[in-house]
Amino acid sequence: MNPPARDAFIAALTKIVGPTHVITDPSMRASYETDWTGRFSGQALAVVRPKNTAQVAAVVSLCGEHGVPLVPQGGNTGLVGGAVPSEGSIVLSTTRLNNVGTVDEVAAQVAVGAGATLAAVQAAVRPRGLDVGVDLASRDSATIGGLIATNAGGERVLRYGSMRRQVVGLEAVLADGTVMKHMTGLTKDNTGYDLVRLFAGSEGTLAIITTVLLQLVPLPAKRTVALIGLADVATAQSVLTGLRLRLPQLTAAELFFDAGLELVREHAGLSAPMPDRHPVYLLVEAADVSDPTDALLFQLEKDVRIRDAVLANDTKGVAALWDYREGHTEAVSALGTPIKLDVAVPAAALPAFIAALPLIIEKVAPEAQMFMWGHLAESNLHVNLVNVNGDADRLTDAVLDIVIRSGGSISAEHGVGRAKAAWLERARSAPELAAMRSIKVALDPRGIFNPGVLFPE
Ligand code: FAD
Ligand code: 2HG
Ligand code: ZN
Repeated sequence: MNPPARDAFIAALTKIVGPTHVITDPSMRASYETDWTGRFSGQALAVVRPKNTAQVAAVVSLCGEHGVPLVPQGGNTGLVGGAVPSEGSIVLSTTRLNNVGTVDEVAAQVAVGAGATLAAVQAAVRPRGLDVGVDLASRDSATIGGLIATNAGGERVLRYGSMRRQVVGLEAVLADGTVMKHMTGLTKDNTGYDLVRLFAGSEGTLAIITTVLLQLVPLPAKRTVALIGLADVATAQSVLTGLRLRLPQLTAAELFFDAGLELVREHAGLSAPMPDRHPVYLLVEAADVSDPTDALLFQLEKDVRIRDAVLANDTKGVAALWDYREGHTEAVSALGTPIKLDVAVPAAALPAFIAALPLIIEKVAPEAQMFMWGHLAESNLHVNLVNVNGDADRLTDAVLDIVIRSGGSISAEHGVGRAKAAWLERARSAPELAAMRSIKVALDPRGIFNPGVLFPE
């Protein structure tokens, strides 16, 4: 865009949202232009912060008229570079769309602005005995719109499913500026295509989500967490299989390793959770209306494969055990900018996959340090590589190649973003890709939403 055209465009944006909500100053744009990991960045023409759906629609129409790409951004906690601007685009920040509506206790639903953070929604619904089914460590910044756009998973998928399952209604601005709304909240409604859930996992490429109707879950009054030390991953899987069968109160099953625990401890200054170190740790949580401690203890006590375990059922103790697990992302980032590979493989292939990883990485980047952790119930592993001097794409390729050959997913819960767009073709079949492209073209014919994300440019 030439300077006079750009000035006229910025003036038109300013007319829609007001001068304080169009950010062109480079130093003020900076935090919107680089992702949480520091690995991805781009230069935006401006950051625009609309306060309601009408303003979003006007901004989208204006961008459409001028052919300016739009990058929706919520809390900017995404880990695949999906909210980072493409050259000359507008970052549309949803953070002012943060209204949290009145909780409908009969339907157990709440309507929230896409820019409301998960923590804000949790704070609003928990006093009513309700909760959001998805929870994750980025809760204080991650927004409901971002969680849906990435179909985030997190720590309680085994009980409540990913974000797609929590959405029963939605309002979104389409590429031509029209507002599509389906907010009936009906759990039974077979009147054609499920457009609401189509946007879950669309990563800002199909529409800008402005309001969401969430189906809430009952907030369990009692929560017990056990951190278990084990010999290997196969044993962790087998312990989990038993718990899934016999402990209906199970809400979480998280996996991490000795190296990760030590890193988290050092970074956060935490004491050791148990006297001895163990190769593998499984953190399990049970939650219910009544105290699940006895039921969990009963299952763990009789299992001779458990080398050691610590248990907590008071708020402080539960949070302290979770800190060992939730501290991984920040502890790794403190070592340097990580390459993050969020993958899943079939459960039966997980131990062999984990055993093969060090050799694969050693071949391509012998200098790299690897840390792994994940959500064991979904065989979802977060492979984090730091201190990589060589070719990040070659390393990514080596790991994703074995994931694909194991019948796994190259993105289990973080999305494809920019980080993995080049690998999408290998991850989905030709008919699937064609259908996905048809949907994209039908909803965004001029390709103004998030170019370069999901589909390679
Ligand atoms: P952003 O980062 O702002 O955007 C993410 C994507 O969504 C982008 O493609 C963006 O364009 C799009 N988008 C955002 N808002 C909208 C909207 N209103 N309409 C359309 N598109 C939109 N993820 C997990 O799945 N599980 C975890 O356990 C987990 N833990 C994390 C822990 C930490 C410490 C951190 C930093 C991240 C973690 N994440 C996790 C990743 C991240 O928090 C999620 O991907 C989250 O869903 C992103 O929300 P956000 O509001 O920050 O979105
Ligand atoms: C987690 O489960 C998140 O901790 C983040 O999905 C994973 O930082 C990561 O790689
Ligand atoms: Zn995760």
